[in-house]
Amino acid sequence: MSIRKNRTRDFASSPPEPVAGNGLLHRRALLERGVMLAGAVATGAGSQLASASAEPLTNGPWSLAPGVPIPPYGQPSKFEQKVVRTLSNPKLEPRTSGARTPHHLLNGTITPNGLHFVVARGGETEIDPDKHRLLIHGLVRQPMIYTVDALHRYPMVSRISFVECGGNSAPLYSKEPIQGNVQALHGLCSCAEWTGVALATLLDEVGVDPKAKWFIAEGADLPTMNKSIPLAKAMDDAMIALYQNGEAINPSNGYPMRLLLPGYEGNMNVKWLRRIKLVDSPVMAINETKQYTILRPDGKAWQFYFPQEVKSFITHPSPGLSIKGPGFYEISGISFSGNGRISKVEVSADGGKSWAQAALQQPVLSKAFTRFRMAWNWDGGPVILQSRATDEAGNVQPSREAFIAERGPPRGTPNVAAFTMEHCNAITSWGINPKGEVSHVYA
Ligand SMILES: Nc1nc2c(c(=O)[nH]1)N[C@H]1C(S)=C(S)[C@@H](COP(=O)(O)O)O[C@H]1N2
Ligand SMILES: [Mo]
Repeated sequence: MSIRKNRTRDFASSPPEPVAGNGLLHRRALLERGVMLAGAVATGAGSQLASASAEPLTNGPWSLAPGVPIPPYGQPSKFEQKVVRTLSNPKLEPRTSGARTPHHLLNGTITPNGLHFVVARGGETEIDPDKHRLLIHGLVRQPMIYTVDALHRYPMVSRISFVECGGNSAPLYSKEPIQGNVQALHGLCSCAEWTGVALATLLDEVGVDPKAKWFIAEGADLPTMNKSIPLAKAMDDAMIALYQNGEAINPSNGYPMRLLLPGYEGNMNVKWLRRIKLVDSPVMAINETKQYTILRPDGKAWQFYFPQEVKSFITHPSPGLSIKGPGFYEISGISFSGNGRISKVEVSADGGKSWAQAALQQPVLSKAFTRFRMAWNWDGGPVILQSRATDEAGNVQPSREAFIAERGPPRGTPNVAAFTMEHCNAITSWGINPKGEVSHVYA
């Protein structure tokens, strides 16, 4: 207690100094709540953090009567009913269905199963686990068929991993900034703890023919997905996932089993997985020739594009979450990279003129969401907030200008192929006006 008081007093006499334009504070301001508050008070910014009133606590009805029976399966509070996914195809018309994660209404790094994003070409497939089979064949010594029960008898592994659709953040590629919230712009990525059997364990058992260089993964849903994946990924960290955040995989995300390829483009993480075939060359399926092939400005294309690039976006504040008057705020957001760990996230409040390093929430895991936090003392003037992530492989998130210079003109420009909009990891900018309203801007 006395230690905390002393530190508070130290900081009150010397409040955290801004380290970049428009009031960004050194990240040590976040290390301890007392310090942060003292700094905010000393800078005249503390008033909105809590009410100073001495009004006594009153008893609501919930304090005067017993509660209700505990439900067998818990649901979020009824006061949180707005925390839901947005659906792209609620009536299940014959096209792809999507559901986007409400990142602006969540915190931390793990996406609850009911809010994990979904891309499903044929809707949510309902599979009877007792009838489901996984076949591993092709260039192997001994083809094998696995039931769900059988897979439970193998050693299991767990890892926290994000999945991101190659089309996530595509709205940032429009000519004018689309006025959507984080969910609309970046909702096609989520992060969960996945548990299952390492694919390498099963491949050891079937025996890999040295001629095998790729494998093809196939789902059991109606519009059969075929994706070619380098065998090296299978030997590295690919998993036949059976559990998502501790419970059986959600039906939307591939129940009873899916392929998890940590860090690789979402569409390769085949759900409702039923077949793995080892081959000596890629299958050249429609999903990897017509679709998911990135055309470059020079007319060449990246046909195979595996790891998702380094990315970050600010979730708080963000469009729809306006701020209320000058003072202290914590800016926070999500960062991740398909190439490994996040090594650094910088935040700018002046549209990229100056940057300050954000605090990274531990543990920082490879190919998983990492939350970053930045202390900020808003003076009430107009600002442009940005975040820029760097991964341990040295990749730095590009500005929108640099991204377009590399990848070609934005969508809506005549003669530009629609799929150039995939894999957009440009920096996102939030403009905040003196009223505290947040909008999507291009800086
Ligand atoms: N069998 C099957 N697997 C699939 C798909 C699909 O439609 N069918 N969609 C893919 C796409 S495009 C993406 S982005 C990811 C999304 O995974 P999620 O729905 O679990 O978030 O699953 C991939 N795996
Ligand atoms: Mo996707």
